[in-house]
Amino acid sequence: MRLVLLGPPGSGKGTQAARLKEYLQVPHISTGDLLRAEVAAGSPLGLQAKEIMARGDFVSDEILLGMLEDRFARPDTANGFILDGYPRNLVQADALGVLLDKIRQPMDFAVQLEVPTDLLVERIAGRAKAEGRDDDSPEVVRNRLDKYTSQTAPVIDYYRQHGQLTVVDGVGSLDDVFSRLIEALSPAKEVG
Ligand code: B4P
Repeated sequence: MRLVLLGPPGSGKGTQAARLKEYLQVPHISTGDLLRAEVAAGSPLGLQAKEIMARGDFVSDEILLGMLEDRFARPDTANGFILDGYPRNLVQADALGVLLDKIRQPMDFAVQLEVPTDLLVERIAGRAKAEGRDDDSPEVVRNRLDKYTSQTAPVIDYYRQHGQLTVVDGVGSLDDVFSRLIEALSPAKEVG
């Protein structure tokens, strides 16, 4: 299964992708995790990304595409993938279409996790307390949510217009949301 998970910060993309990975037996590719690994390694790319991420801004489309091409070149993506955090704008959506055509891995599903803004803010505040991530402070979260509205929400419309969008209610316990996801994906899972 080839799946793209969409949704604002705090909608549960990373959380649910970790579970879906076990269920579908395909790798979870999180662009946020890939970038955080570069930052932790202190690579040249990580040094560039660190401040941008700490502000809640988007790292450049060029860097992201290069990182994604490298990741898709690894053999574990042959049977599918769960892509989380990409595309975040229309340029990235077009780039992903071209990349998936090139590697002959057409997307089965773009799934949007829908969660109201007040709950997003509450969840991220919880993570800020638990994990102390640089980009979870209230001002930065506001910027990330603004970026989502101005740049990522159009990607949702893009997939809707292409008849590829499935919307899943992201409110509820982790198990509730996971069950809804499985249900939404089950026809595609049966056909492979
Ligand atoms: P990400 O790592 O993608 O961060 P995120 O949007 O917050 O999502 P995440 O998946 O981590 O959180 P989740 O909702 O699961 O991106 C970080 C930064 O990297 C970006 O700001 C940007 O700078 C950069 N970046 C990444 N991709 C990029 C791209 N394509 N282009 C440019 N820049 C890019 O979880 C949030 C919290 O909610 C957790 O604490 C979780 O436990 C909780 N939660 C989840 N589900 C819940 C539920 N059902 N009930 C209660 N709590 C729940």
